[in-house]
Amino acid sequence: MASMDPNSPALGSQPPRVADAAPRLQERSATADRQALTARLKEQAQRQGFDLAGACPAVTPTGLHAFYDWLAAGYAGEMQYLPDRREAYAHPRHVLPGARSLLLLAASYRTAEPAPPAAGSGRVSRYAWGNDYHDVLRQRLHAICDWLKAELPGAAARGVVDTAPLLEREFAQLAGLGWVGKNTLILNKKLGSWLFLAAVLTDVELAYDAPHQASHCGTCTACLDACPTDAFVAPYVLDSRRCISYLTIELRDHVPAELRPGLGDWLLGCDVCQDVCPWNRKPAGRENSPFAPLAAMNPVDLLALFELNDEGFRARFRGTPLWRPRRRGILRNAALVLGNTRPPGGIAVLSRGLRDTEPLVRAACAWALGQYPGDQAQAALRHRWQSEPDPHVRNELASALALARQSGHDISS
Ligand code: B12
Ligand code: SF4
Ligand code: SF4
Repeated sequence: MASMDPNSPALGSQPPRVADAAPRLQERSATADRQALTARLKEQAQRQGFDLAGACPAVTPTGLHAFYDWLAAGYAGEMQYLPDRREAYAHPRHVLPGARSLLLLAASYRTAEPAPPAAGSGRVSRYAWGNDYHDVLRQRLHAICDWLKAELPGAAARGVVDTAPLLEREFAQLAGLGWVGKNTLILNKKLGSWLFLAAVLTDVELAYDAPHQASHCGTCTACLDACPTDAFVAPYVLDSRRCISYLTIELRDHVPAELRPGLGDWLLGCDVCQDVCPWNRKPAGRENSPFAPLAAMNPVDLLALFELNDEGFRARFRGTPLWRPRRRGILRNAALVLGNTRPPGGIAVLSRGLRDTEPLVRAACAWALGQYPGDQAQAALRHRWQSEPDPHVRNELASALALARQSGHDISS
């Protein structure tokens, strides 16, 4: 505080006693050291390819109780890893013992623009077009931690991205990177929200940035209005169980029937609540990014997916974000998209999918065939009905056939 600074020319009161001055000088040089170290640490982050870096103290997050309420409301769905580590979220020291500071980092993944999906293809959200960001960012984090430990031998440092019990967005706001938008994502005035977040935790005291206090959402509600599955319970509160990102990536089970039409043509993830955000209009894409689309990832040919057995799927998608839901999850999603979009050639592929080894895939194919008008889809459903052993898939077949009866397409009547 300036008014307490004995060397402040504005003060002009009593000159400091020598005994008081020495620790203050020490303190001041410690502050200068901290600032210099933090500046050089941020430089390392920039060198590693991060676009934003800010430091904040390791404290109990103020949104902790909002998080606990969110868990108690069941909004985490089947993401059991969130409630399982509930207590650990209370302080970053549970992620790194002795943690005093966090360096919050953000990397923009805005690259190419989405290609319009052709008939028979499904959309993949931008974050998943390139290499798995966990792998890319972890390497960068290792390099930053190694640098810090070399500068300050004995210092502890740990880099985390996504998987640690840490409310990354809340710390990002505390470190001044941006504000939490009504869509619950961190937004930065210059870069928008196409950002991956990561953090370096350390027992070293850094020079802290000012928190980003203001929200720049104003009266806008574009994200809340545009969500295809009405996943926002209120501004800033997302019910994951309705979010397409959760349904297509995290959910291992069947997608609830009432939410299937909302998936539209999303094969993996969803970008709607970011695409409509006015803060995402300006930022330009970047070339030469590790997050640039890999071949055939934007969009993905759905019909070809059904040709892949486990081995083929592994060969094509291991190391990409499409690997997380595995073949069964991706084929479930692909079938639902085919049911929503009904491209030519879809019935043949879905009929083959009715014989897949995975009941999850067969059930989704049954639903999708039920969306097709005409005899061909109904014949495939009826044929499968003769031999299907799984009770859940049988229910789906029965519902699809009942739908046909309602719409006058039942070939048996
Ligand atoms: C679980 C998870 C999900 C879940 C739940 C998402 C969610 N909104 O919580 C699902 C699977 C749905 C999901 C989807 C996506 N995710 Co995600 N996800 C996570 C993860 C692993 C944990 C998030 C968490 O703890 N949620 C718990 C709830 C309680 O948090 P919350 O709702 O935001 O509540 C907090 C604040 O909103 C605030 N708050 C609460 N009420 C209020 C009220 C006011 C007025 C204010 C100001 C604040 C406020 O306090 C709460 C506690 O901090 C984080 C990584 C991490 N470790 O943080 C990535 C993360 C949030 N995901 C990310 C991404 C990219 C996505 C997707 C865009 C992917 C996609 N394209 O499909 C979508 C976006 C959907 C959306 N609109 O959120 C990025 C976000 C980057 C950014 N710019 O913010 C993160 C940070 C991963 C990363 N390392 O980059 N994700
Ligand atoms: S990612 Fe899609 S489904 Fe999820 S909240 Fe945003 S708009 Fe809704
Ligand atoms: S769409 Fe509007 S309300 Fe939603 S995050 Fe962007 S500015 Fe905020």
